[in-house]
Amino acid sequence: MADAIRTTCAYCGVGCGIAATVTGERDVQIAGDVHHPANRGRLCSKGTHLGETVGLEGRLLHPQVDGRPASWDAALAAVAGRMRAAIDRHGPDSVAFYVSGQLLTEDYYAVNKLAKGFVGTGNIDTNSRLCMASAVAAHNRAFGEDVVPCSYEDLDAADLILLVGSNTAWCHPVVWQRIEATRARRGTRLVVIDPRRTETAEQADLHIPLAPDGDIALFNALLAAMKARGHVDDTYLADHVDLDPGFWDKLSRDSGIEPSLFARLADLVEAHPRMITLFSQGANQSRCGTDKGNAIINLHLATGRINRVGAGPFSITGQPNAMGGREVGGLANTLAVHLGFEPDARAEVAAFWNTETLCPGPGLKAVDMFRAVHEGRIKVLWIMATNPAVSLPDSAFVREALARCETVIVSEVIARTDTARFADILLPAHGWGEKDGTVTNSERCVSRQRALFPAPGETRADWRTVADVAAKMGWGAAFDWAGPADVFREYAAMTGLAARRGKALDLTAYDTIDGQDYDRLEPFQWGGARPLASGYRTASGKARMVSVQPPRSLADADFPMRLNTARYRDQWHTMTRTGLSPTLSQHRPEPLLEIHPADASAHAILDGGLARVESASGASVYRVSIAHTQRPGELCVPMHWTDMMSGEGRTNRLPNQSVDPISGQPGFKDSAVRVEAVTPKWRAFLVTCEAPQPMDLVYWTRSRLRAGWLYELAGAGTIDLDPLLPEGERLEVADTAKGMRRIAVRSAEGTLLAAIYLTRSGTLPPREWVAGKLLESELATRELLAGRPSEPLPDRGAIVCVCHGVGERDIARAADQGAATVAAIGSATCAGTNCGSCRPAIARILESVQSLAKETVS
Ligand SMILES: Nc1nc2c(c(=O)[nH]1)N[C@H]1C(S)=C(S)[C@@H](COP(=O)(O)OP(=O)(O)OC[C@H]3O[C@@H](n4cnc5c(=O)[nH]c(N)nc54)[C@H](O)[C@@H]3O)O[C@H]1N2
Ligand SMILES: Nc1nc2c(c(=O)[nH]1)N[C@H]1C(S)=C(S)[C@@H](COP(=O)(O)OP(=O)(O)OC[C@H]3O[C@@H](n4cnc5c(=O)[nH]c(N)nc54)[C@H](O)[C@@H]3O)O[C@H]1N2
Ligand code: SF4
Ligand SMILES: [Mo]
Repeated sequence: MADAIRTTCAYCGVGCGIAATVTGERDVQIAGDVHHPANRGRLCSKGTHLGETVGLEGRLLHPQVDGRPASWDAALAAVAGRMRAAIDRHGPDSVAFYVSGQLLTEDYYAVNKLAKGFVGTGNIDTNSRLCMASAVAAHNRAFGEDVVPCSYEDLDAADLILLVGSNTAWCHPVVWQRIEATRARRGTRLVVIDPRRTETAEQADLHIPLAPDGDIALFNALLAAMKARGHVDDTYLADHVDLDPGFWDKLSRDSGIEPSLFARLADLVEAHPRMITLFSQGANQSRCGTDKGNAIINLHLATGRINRVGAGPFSITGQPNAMGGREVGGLANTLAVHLGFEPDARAEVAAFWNTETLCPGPGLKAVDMFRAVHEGRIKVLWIMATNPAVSLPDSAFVREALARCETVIVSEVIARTDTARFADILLPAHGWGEKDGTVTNSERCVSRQRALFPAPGETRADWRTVADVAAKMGWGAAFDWAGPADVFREYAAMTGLAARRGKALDLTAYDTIDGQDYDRLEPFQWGGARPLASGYRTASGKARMVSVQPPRSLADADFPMRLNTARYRDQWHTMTRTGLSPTLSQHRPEPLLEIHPADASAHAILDGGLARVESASGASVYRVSIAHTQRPGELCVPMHWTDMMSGEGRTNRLPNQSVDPISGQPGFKDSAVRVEAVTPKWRAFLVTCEAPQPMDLVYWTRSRLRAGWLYELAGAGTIDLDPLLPEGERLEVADTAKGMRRIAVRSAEGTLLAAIYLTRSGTLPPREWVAGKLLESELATRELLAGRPSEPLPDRGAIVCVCHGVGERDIARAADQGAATVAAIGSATCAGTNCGSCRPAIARILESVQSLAKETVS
């Protein structure tokens, strides 16, 4: 077997190292890299199952122009020609780039240089606008530079960890495992501040189920309490901090939560100076996200809990290279390498890039950029490594904008995405497994992603595509790179401009790196473990405590409920990759609407039924899950489902375009909505080896099986089966007693190609059983038409451990039989013994079984 190649995970900002052993043409065995500082060998479920997503299914392999296959040369000429025409006719700002934290640093650097340096427009923004922009703005206000002041090692040394708006156990699972290890080792206390009782919150010492956007009130009140209790560090403040005028007089004191709960929280904060506040989208994605970041930072500055071992405000990044994008300057409001648009910074950048067409100032932030597209001010839009037709708020508007735009260019790895449908020009990119370059994780650690496979089809590195377009536009000399090492070297050299201005960003140690050393590059952290310990980067050299006020409460009589949107443990964003993994698809095969029991009964909404959520912008339909983990009046749905994967389950029809006024980040976590039950005339499920796109149904979703797809369907009228079923011989049984229709489709060889079960009011047979028969023989067809398994199936319940296929009921049974710990459940069922992502879920099931047992006894 070949040696393992050391690379970095494709997904989240934890930035885990992977040891990948190529075992076939497109096959790879994945293991955690024990030498990588981010994970020391650990991986979560998504990283562990990367091997299921490196096949060529659905890949975009060739360029297309106006719906027809094209050579690269023709595609590049079309891109360059249409950009040139727009610039000549309407000026550089008629061209825009919308890019992504899923690009490599080299790609990101290249496209930023092309846009700001040569096209001469500030109109390049990134999906990090939807993700980290508020934290970036809070850092800039408080520290004078966008720098995360701590490191993962601080989590190992903290005595108290506050998680604010972070479902760490699901979204940063390896950081979560590190927190769990610290708790086991040193008894670190954990507080989770989140309106929902997530699996992360279940494991905390204290859960604060605050109202949406209650964070500023809470952190201001904590700060006031620390001042009253004498824990403000006056020496630190005098030496290192400037306060906004009247700061203490303006500080709000009402925590907005129950006083006894607040007292417990304040006691914990008082008792533990080694405190980390880790924050994520519950803080950032808000109409007051920047102020939330500063409220958190204020508490740390005032108590001197920063730049010390085990202490600091820690904004954790989402995407694998969100940080790298911030470094190179891919946000519309930075120029490059942590520099702004001041005349002297512009002059230095123009000299470094040797360009005469450097953009004059900042460009449009994501939401405004799509408004400008909608208004026809932007004529050419190049989208790279992001799926805005799904992930931007108010997607009906976004789609209208894309449809109107003269030229939409999409660089993708997947051929059919919701956004690619609007593309005039499609450019095939290297995917994970082919990409070759660097990414920077949450703690500023730069690691290599290395190619595992030869590039399939005509796919190209994104940085190379950018360079090729630049060459066609006459700027070849500035983009004359032979490989990613050349791009990285130029970027590292450019950080010298930042370093010379006293910024923490400094990679100049790598400004002469050659190809060989680049290939061997070991993970390294820029700025050191605590980069602001050497001083803040403001003009005064002091940090700033910004006076921030809690937002007004929102009330809307027509839309009386609040909608929160979140992520699932085993899906990644718009599912273009994780949605291809049968293992990962087991955890949450459908998008669930989580609703408090009181709200469900008030609206006659049934568990397992369907419900429609409606806002002023649109409506979506979900499977209902009645959840005690929700606060009354608040709903939660996942962000992941697209038009490719569902009929009506696309969440971003609902949020409107309101953004934080400072960062421009949308408030995805709190939309005004109403909810109603949906009662279809019939329900069905379909197991099939093909992937049809159903039409005109009340509801449909699909999820990946080993041998095909599982569809859940519901409708109001009659169903047209022809577009849904593959070619083959159809066998049909109608079971009037059960009110059910069953149809099996078999091939000439007798194997099962598809089976569909429809009912008006009855129960449907087990999906797992039917799915298991796909592509099996004649006998399978007969058994399936009988409608029930010849041998009873184990009743597993919802799958919890995807690595070993263990369900909720398996775990509850093991607990009933005496397994009393997560480890004991592991020995009895194997659950939780591989990647460990499901351990918080196992702990939760154990707790509920045990508390039930106690109730029965007493
Ligand atoms: N499995 C998985 N992991 C991922 C991703 C993925 O798609 N799937 N995506 C990655 C990316 S890009 C990102 S940005 C991160 C996001 O990681 P997280 O931020 O952890 O993820 P979310 O589920 O979006 O939101 C976190 C929590 O914020 C809570 N929240 C909502 N409103 C408020 C509020 O007003 N205050 C507070 N305190 N909390 C609130 C929500 O209830 C939710 O539980 O995850 C990364 N990791
Ligand atoms: N309601 C709601 N909406 C949200 C959020 C939320 O919490 N709630 N979260 C927001 C956040 S934090 C984020 S980060 C965004 C994420 O939203 P998106 O960025 O839209 O989500 P992805 O599915 O990751 O899209 C990445 C796309 O790039 C493609 N791709 C992957 N690798 C490459 C590559 O190397 N090159 C190229 N050219 N293409 C590639 C993938 O196939 C995929 O189509 O969603 C945001 N939207
Ligand atoms: S925590 Fe999971 S998704 Fe994130 S980098 Fe590590 S293995 Fe990948
Ligand atoms: Mo994100």
